[in-house]
Amino acid sequence: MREHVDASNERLRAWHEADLEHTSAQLVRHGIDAGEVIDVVARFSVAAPSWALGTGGTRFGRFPGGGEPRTTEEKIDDIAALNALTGANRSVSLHIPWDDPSDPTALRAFAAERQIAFDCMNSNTFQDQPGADVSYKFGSLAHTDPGMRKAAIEHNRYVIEVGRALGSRGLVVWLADGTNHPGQASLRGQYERVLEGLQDIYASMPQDWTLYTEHKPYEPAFYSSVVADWGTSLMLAHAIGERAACIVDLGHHLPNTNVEQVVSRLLMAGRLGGFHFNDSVYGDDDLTTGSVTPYRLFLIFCELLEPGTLPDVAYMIDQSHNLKDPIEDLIGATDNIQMALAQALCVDRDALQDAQERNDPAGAEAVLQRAFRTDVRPLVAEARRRNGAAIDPLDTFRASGYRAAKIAERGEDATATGL
Ligand code: PSV
Ligand code: MN
Repeated sequence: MREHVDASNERLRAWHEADLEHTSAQLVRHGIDAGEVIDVVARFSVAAPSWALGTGGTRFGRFPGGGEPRTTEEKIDDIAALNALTGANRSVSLHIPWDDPSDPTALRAFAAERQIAFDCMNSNTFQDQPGADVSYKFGSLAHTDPGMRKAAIEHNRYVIEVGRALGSRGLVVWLADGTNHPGQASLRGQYERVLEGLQDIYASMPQDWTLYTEHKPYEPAFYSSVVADWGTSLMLAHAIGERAACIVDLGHHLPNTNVEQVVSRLLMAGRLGGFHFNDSVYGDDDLTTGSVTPYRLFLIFCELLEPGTLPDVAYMIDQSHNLKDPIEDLIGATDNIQMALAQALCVDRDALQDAQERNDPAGAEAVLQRAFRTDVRPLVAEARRRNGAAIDPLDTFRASGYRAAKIAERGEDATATGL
């Protein structure tokens, strides 16, 4: 990929430099230093999900494009190609057992050779595994049967062990536990059992790890989910211990929820664990991050930056690529995330605070809009270039012929594990 990046950057260099100069000059007028924005964006990285290197689908079908990675190693190859283009996907988030390495130490070395690290681990107690002698039909950590709860805890312990060998920093627990029918289970009892299970898992974690609880209002449980909202997630984090925090998956909120305010509250409580980035219109649609609601993404980054610096939380993508080439979708998502960060860094904080103090909503909104409407694309492109990546990653990816080469190598029918 290196030679494609260099060739493409050389072709775009003069245009890019002119664009960069223009944007930088615009920002100076509002007291923003383009160099500082570029520095922060260049340092930023978002983990790619191991489960989204293949084509997703729905219960109505799946339409793969060919050349999907067949093994975890091939997924890491794809992420290394993605990172060569974006310079901002320096880690992978693994989902077990979809990506259960037989030799984690060897996998760690394989990934390190490609400059890819392991971000958070994700456990899976929502799908029955072939040959398993337990079933999650009626729940995992919330199950009424202590044997089932024990099996779910054991699975999480196993994921921790694998993650430890990989050099991961934490475990994300998303539970499908809930009910489909009123009265099916005690809402209180389910919560208590989940808390007890998470406390058990927490006790097995390395001291420097974080346990992340991820909430979701519905699906697959359609009457009640145990960890339905950020309030429950925060209650759990508080009850579990200091190193427990909440993951905000952007698609896991009921319509009209002010997600940026949720982010602000969790940050204030010291319990913002990080993100599963995606976008949505209706529910947990898992669309390309920033493709539908880029302003919301910008406002989220504004909240993250309010204390002054970007918090060191887990930034991860969680998407399903139903139509697009998965790598192209991840390129787009990463670019949109970086742009939202860059736009938020372009907010004239003093002017905003001043307008807020003077109770001037129109003035305050104008400050935000000015930053949001700034064409930050040259700043993000420059951050990529400084990281040795592509000024135009999508175009470079297409010109590289990567997918065609993978179709030839892996086959038209190669299928990746995951959703
Ligand atoms: C559940 O919808 C979720 O957001 C969780 O993070 C799972 O781990 C992931 O999706 C599976 O695709
Ligand atoms: Mn998620």
